[in-house]
Amino acid sequence: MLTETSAQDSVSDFAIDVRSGLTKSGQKEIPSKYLYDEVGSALFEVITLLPEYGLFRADERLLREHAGEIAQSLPQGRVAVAELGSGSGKKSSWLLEALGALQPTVYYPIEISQAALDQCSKELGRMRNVKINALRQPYLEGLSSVAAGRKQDERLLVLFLGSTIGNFERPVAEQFLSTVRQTLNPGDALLVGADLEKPCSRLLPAYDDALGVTAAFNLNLLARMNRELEADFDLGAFRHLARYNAAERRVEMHLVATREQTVEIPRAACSASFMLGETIWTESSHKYRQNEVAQMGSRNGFRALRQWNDEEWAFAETLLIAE
Ligand code: AVJ
Repeated sequence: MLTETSAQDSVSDFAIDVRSGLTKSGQKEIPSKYLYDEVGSALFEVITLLPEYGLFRADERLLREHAGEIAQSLPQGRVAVAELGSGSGKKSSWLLEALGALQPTVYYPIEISQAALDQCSKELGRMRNVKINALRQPYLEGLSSVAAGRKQDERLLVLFLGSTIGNFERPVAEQFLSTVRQTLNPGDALLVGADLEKPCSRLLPAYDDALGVTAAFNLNLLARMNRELEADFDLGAFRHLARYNAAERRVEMHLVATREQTVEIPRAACSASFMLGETIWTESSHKYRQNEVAQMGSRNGFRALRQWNDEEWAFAETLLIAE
């Protein structure tokens, strides 16, 4: 019953956001969270396996190689770990193991995708000294419930990995850090994984791979509107575009109309007209300077305790402590 209601809700949220994003004047856009339906999430899993998408492996390497150090950098005592957007949770397993070796640990993966949460409980369910408590909620709601239910002597470690922070516009990312800080106590920690600036020759193929998986990931948004909103998008009349916006220091994904056309979207109660070459902006992935996450943290109530950088692919894990 509950899942039926929320599925219903998410269809109408999707309809509302599609309608406002495709009927406004100027740049058409759809929020990037809608890329991750069942098909989109599966395609993203494939993206993480592509040689071009080096950021996923950089994140994974840093967490694997420095799990012990990260665990030991935290204040000692019982820890609750809350991960915002855990996916399968595999990347966090080394850190959880290291924490479990030091003290009893509770892991709260916070995810919208039930499939990801199931996989997470399955893969991490047998770790020694680590209890899993999955939460199917939006990030900040999940984090608030974890913070509200914490034990007196329990420290909170929040994980925000994979450069998910890069999907936020910079001011929104700062606001997000500030909101996270408000749910924490002094001494709690936030570990942020962020992709760093690098030459376009490496960056753009990560978002426009030779196999066309990222193109399929992006075009799936049109297919999703056809499936869920009864739209009549011709997927052959749009192409995937990844471009670097140097002023904003981000990769943008767009869907480009390859001819003039009008599309009907009945369940969003609208239609959308496209000129030849007009785009729908579907995602931004901001890239950071070496010290940028530390600076953003210190403007929002955190102190940067340590940072780990990957040698092969410019990527940083920054450990922020709430002041
Ligand atoms: C999962 C949001 C971090 O922005 O790099 C991968 C998503 N988009 N390829 C990113 C994504 C295209 C990814 N994040």
